Amino acid sequence: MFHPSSSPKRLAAFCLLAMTAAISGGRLPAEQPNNGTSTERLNVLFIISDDLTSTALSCYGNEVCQTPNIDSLAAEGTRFTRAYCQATYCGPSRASFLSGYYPHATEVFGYVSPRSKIGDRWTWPQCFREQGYETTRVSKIFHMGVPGGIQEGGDGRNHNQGNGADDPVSWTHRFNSPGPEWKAPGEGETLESNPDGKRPVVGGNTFVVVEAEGDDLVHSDGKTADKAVQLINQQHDQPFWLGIGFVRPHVPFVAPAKYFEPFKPFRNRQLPERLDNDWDDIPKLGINYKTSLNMQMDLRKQRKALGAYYASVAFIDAQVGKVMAALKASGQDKNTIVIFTSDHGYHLGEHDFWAKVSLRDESAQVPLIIRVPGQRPAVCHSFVELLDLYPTTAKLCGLDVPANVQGRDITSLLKDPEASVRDEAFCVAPMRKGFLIRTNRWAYLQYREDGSGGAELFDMREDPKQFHNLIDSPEHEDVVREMQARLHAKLAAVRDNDL
Ligand SMILES: [Ca+2]
Repeated sequence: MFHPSSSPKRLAAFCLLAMTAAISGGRLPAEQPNNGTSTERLNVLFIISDDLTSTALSCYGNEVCQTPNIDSLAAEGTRFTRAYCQATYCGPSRASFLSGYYPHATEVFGYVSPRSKIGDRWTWPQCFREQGYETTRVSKIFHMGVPGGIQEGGDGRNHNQGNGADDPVSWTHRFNSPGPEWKAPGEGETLESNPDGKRPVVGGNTFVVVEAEGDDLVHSDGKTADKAVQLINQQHDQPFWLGIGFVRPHVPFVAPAKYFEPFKPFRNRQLPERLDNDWDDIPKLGINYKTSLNMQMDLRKQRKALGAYYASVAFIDAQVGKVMAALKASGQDKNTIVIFTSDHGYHLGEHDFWAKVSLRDESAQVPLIIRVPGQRPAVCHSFVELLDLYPTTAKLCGLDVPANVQGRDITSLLKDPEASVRDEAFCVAPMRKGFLIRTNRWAYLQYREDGSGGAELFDMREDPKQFHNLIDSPEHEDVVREMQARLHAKLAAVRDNDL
């Protein structure tokens, strides 16, 4: 293990040594791979979907959107019911779990690489690369613009010579998967801001549906799965950390037409339960940035959006199936840790909210499955965070875990799913100045650090759909004070770091 004397506080006491370590980014000294030859070490296959809410997966209880391949993976591993992202949109979420720091430690709140903030401290894949692994990404692992960057095979924001917010030193190899996105031939419709139906199919972060002609390989995710299968089947001289980034179900909802069939006619899709005057007790910053109202989506368009999202999920489920089939056929499922997750969740019409950014459970909680060879399948209800993946996988592979990383080792949960490693989860939405503290019983959402943007408190036992804001209820004053104290303490702990 990384020697405890290298912890940030101890380093500060060793002045010269500390300076050296800080300049070199708190790196581990060059060491031999521990315990035997590289062939004995576990590989890591990290599969991440973009904007995927757990509520759309059949293994998380969805009865309409069937995801047999993700369900199979869940049936072989540990499925976490209370995994939370650290930020509710792509840029800061990915920068966080890849760098090992909470967003308020690096202050990476946008769509950029965390590298300028972490110096030469190790990212998650880099930790593996530096300790003898071949690290490869296929498509979007660090942030990339969707659909712009995917159309171009890089990033529409032109970061980093077409590699988005990527971090080149994290990777031995990297591959992009360009695809036509909203330009794919097929039957398209723009659902957002199109009340008279005259708006053509467009690009950008907009609700657009295309029931596309042709097969999976027309699209970025089909190419990504195909590349992943090739890479899995190659001869590996070193253990590997392979990151596979699918861009669906992020908008535009584009997939081969066959994936839409189970969800037609769209008019049969059932929108979530809604309450009259639901927004009356929600602070302005708590009203999501995309709503049925401001997107001008009538019920027909909303039902189609739901069906098209499900079709996009079914499409990536099929791609997961191809990757897992290749892993099993190659025999490497016996020495490979497989992780399936998403960078954050998504609203599908709850409270008339759509998409990400919100700090309610549909958006802040993420699907997470971890499958370790030889483990007993399980469902775990402990709070865990995406930040925990870095130290946990490093530990499982027998690597040194840098002391600076802010996540926790959750390997104990894989052996004992009844155990708990956290009594709360922490997540932020910088775009709304929002903070979430989620405990077993309560969800506390606060807008602006000084609380001046308002707050929400939900009793998750009595009101799991978060309809009744208790923030002004006199009998909950003590709970509110406790949650405010938790938020204050958490932010202080996040900011107590070596950066
Ligand atoms: Ca995303």
